[in-house]
Amino acid sequence: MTDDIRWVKTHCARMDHGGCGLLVGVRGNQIVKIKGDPDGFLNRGYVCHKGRVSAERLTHPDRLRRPLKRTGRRGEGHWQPISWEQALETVAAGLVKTREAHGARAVAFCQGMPKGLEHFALIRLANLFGSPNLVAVQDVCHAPREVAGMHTCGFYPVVDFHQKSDLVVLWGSNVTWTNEEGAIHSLLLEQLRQGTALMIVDPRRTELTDRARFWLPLKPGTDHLLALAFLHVIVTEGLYDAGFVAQWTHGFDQLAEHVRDFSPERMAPITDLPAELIRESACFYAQSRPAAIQWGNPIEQTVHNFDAARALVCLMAVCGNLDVPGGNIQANEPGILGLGPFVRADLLPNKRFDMLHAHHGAIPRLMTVPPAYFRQAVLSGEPYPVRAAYMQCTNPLLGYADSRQTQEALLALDFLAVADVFMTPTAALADVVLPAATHFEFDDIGHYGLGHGLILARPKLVDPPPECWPDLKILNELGKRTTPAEYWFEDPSGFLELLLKPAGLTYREFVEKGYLTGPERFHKYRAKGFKTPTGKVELALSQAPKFKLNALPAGQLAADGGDPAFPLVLTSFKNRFYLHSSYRWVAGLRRKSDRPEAEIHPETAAACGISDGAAMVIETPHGAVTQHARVTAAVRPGVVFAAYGWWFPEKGAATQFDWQSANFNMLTSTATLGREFGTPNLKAIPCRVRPAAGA
Ligand SMILES: Nc1nc2c(c(=O)[nH]1)N[C@H]1C(S)=C(S)[C@@H](COP(=O)(O)OP(=O)(O)OC[C@H]3O[C@@H](n4cnc5c(=O)[nH]c(N)nc54)[C@H](O)[C@@H]3O)O[C@H]1N2
Ligand SMILES: Nc1nc2c(c(=O)[nH]1)N[C@H]1C(S)=C(S)[C@@H](COP(=O)(O)OP(=O)(O)OC[C@H]3O[C@@H](n4cnc5c(=O)[nH]c(N)nc54)[C@H](O)[C@@H]3O)O[C@H]1N2
Ligand code: SF4
Ligand SMILES: [Mo]
Repeated sequence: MTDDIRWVKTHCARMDHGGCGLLVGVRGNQIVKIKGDPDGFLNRGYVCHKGRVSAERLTHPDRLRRPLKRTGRRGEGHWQPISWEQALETVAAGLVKTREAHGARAVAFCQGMPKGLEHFALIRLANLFGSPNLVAVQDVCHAPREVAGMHTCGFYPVVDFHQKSDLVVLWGSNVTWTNEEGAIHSLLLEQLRQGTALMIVDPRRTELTDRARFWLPLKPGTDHLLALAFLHVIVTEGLYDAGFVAQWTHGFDQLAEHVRDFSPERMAPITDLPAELIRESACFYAQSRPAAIQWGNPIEQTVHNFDAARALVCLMAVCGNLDVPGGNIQANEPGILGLGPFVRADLLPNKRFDMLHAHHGAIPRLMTVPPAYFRQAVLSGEPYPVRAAYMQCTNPLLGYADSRQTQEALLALDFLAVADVFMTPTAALADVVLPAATHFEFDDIGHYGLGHGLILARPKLVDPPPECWPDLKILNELGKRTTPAEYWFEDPSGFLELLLKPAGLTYREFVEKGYLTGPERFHKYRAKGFKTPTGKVELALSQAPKFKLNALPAGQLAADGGDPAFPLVLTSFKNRFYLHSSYRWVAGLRRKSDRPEAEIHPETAAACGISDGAAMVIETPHGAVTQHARVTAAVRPGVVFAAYGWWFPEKGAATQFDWQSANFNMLTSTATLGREFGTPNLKAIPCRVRPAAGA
């Protein structure tokens, strides 16, 4: 019987940044089939395995279904179900008590990767509550790109897959697996079919490497140096866009002088790439117009992220690829409510001076607190104490660098509440756990506030279990209990209508349209200049001394390294079948990827006595984990690509789901942080491997 299936359009969410237009088959209150929508603005019919099985999350027998209050010690796994009324009262009391005792800033509001409007509703709650401390994972995800872009050219330059490019560079972006924020790869594949050339900067052979004209398998952690070598070639050989540089850039001569030291010949041994390959690739980038750089996590997951992102924006600029069709563009937002009014930034005007990271001299315009500073404030009271936290859509025990420190900090809090769809190692440490409704179960808007110039409709398709609440509803109710009630809504539809009102649309009308984009306009600087102090692209930052920033992209070598006890380099790529630590409990995903596997080159494996499939101990100066070796020539010799995000729901509450044995972030540290973004090294960490006992 298929005739009782209702086919509804929506957009995928919560299996990555989301974005694919979907056709979802619904029978009664059950989702029975998910297909790609051929009309999808970002995907044109494509859908990945994660998206196809995403409805399995909704009906999992162990999903959180009742609010829970801790009865035993933190992490012990003893809970008592409570009513929503009791849950809201307990959470509100925990937060308000801390505010009364230590001030509003002693309460942190923590968010993982933004999923939809809940991220912005949480910022609104924090602002109204009076706390400047919205803690998020942006120190390692997008803020380095966005903020370095803002300082350099006044906007966040995003890849334009909608117009044809001569060349697309995937610089540390495994886009066919990760479909990174706003960049679903099906549009890229269409361009490749039409003759767009491809360049890949990645130490691992990816799905697209064989189709690339240039592949630069650099040594992890040297991206900023490779980008400087590109600039050296382009400047010394005069391959830049002279007209654009003359009219629209500031500090070209300084940059030209600076990059002299970074010749391909000098950078070759450091990046471990042939000088000739660097030279040819740089020339090819400069001579391809337009060229677009799709840049990924590795650029921002090192302490050099500011310099790496700065060097890449300089590269885009001098080659005339900024805000041109098929280049790196300033996306045009649709006419909806702006972020500031939505989050009521006006109610906390001094936030930027009082956020934890402001006391650490972080870069202006970074508006979310780096997790390392959050934990430091909890553990040492510096620069001031943080004593309570509300967390949603996040699993910090797996996602933050230095998991031991995270555990210590969470245990040290006076009060912790976590909203999730499943009992995670982090939720296991909370005083109160709130059962969240999730995608398909409530009306939401996708891609708001991400800088990609579009918003996507995600209408509700099925009812959540009776006591699972959307984060928007939880926040709306918590808001009424902890902040002036007049800023909140009768029900969460208020958030949606507020946002759409300037566009003259109701939520229902928006759902009919499916998505909204801004006008298609390029070269906007020609009318008003760039939004920087000089009105030009600041190759050299004009206000660098004021903000204690490097005026020019610096080319320091890795902060750690050189210890002969740890001769290999540890890095990672994201699992094709999971989102970070999420959904290890979904059978349809687990079947595809059942255990943590670390990739290692045959020569390196042989030298370390490791055989394919065997359990292998991976050690850094900070810790050790065990994962299974996948011996493959797809990766560079000397590099270990460990799996990230692994815990084992099946191991049960008594071990807190074995959150330590394979967890990548047992290997990372917050001892050294990049100053601008408070970022730890997640990629390019010195390590060693050995067979596990009995392997
Ligand atoms: N070593 C290392 N660390 C990393 C990275 C890396 O590459 N290497 N990557 C970093 C990056 S890029 C990011 S973005 C972060 C990600 O960090 P997080 O966003 O914390 O990642 P997840 O592990 O996906 O945790 C999300 C949680 O949200 C829950 N969830 C899903 N849907 C909902 C919902 O609707 N409501 C609520 N309340 N909860 C929901 C899931 O069950 C899951 O437990 O990790 C960073 N950490
Ligand atoms: N399947 C899946 N999709 C996801 C996510 C997920 O967890 N799983 N997470 C989502 C999130 S929040 C984000 S931010 C994006 C991230 O998406 P991506 O930016 O694609 O992130 P990664 O897979 O961590 O790394 C990309 C590539 O960098 C390479 N790499 C490793 N070290 C280095 C290095 O030092 N330099 C260079 N140049 N390359 C290196 C890896 O081999 C990999 O191919 O993905 C989103 N999509
Ligand atoms: S690529 Fe991302 S948005 Fe598209 S179906 Fe897969 S998980 Fe969903
Ligand atoms: Mo991310």
